[in-house]
Amino acid sequence: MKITFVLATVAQLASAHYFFDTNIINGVSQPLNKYVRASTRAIKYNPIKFSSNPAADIRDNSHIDGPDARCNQGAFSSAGRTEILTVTAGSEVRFKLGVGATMQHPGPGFVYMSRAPGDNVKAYDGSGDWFKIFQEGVCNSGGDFTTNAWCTWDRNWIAARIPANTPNGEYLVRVEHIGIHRSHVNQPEHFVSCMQVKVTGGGNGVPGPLVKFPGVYKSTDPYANFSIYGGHKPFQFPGPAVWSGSGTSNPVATTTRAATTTTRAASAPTTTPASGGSGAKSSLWGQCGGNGWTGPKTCAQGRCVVSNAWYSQCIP
Ligand SMILES: [Cu+2]
Repeated sequence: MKITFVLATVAQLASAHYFFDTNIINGVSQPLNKYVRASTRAIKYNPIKFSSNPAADIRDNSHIDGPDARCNQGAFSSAGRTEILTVTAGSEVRFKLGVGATMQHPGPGFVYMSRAPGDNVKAYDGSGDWFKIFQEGVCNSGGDFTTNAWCTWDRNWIAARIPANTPNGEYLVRVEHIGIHRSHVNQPEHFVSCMQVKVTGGGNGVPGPLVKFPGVYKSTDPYANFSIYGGHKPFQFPGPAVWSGSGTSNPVATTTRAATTTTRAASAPTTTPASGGSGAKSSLWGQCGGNGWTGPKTCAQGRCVVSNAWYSQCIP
């Protein structure tokens, strides 16, 4: 019985994790790491977590409050052999996951940009200023808040439009998905990669608010202390507000505004949780118990197994 449990857990971890190693242009997947920097992680699909998390839960010594937050571990070492994709401002960049994976963790998706000093992106480590051009959270207010309510659920891509007013030049474009299924124990999982891009046909916009990686995400942020269990509730995106594409930026005012930004879930009903209620059952891999847990205590699929005092999970 114990062996079955361990194998099932390992299989779930392997299938649930993912990494962005390529991009799609007009529906055509590009060669791996042609425009997307390759990481040097021991295990490519491992997430990036906070350094304050228990050591046993941290993978490859990679921290979201460290330099790996920029483009993933060791990615700068592949900058020289990674090509630069020319993108016309106003058109799309689309990142794609490797090895046939899909995002089977609930949570938000983001795209950020950072202009390379001297417009030499192959020599840029991402330590400069970043601005956010896209974010997505909940798309399906009738969906399960632990799974398919989230826009990115079971997808293999995240796409964003380069704002038409973006100044011409070379940039890092950073994609990120955050699995927030363990944010209730302060362990969000970050999946990050960067593409090297040359923007043409752009404008005179002044991107902002500007932030740094590491620095912009903190373990005390609401997203890192959020429970997806017990039904729909408003979610506050981490990081700055999305750049409007305008010619002026006001970092102070917009940073303040970012703190109150919520997903479309904010307007969704919060009193009728899809996975809550006395008659409801937790889905496979969902939470089914733990101190303070008010959601379902039985499983629609699998059986409820205690992980620790705070968390029980439906396991096949
Ligand atoms: Cu995970």
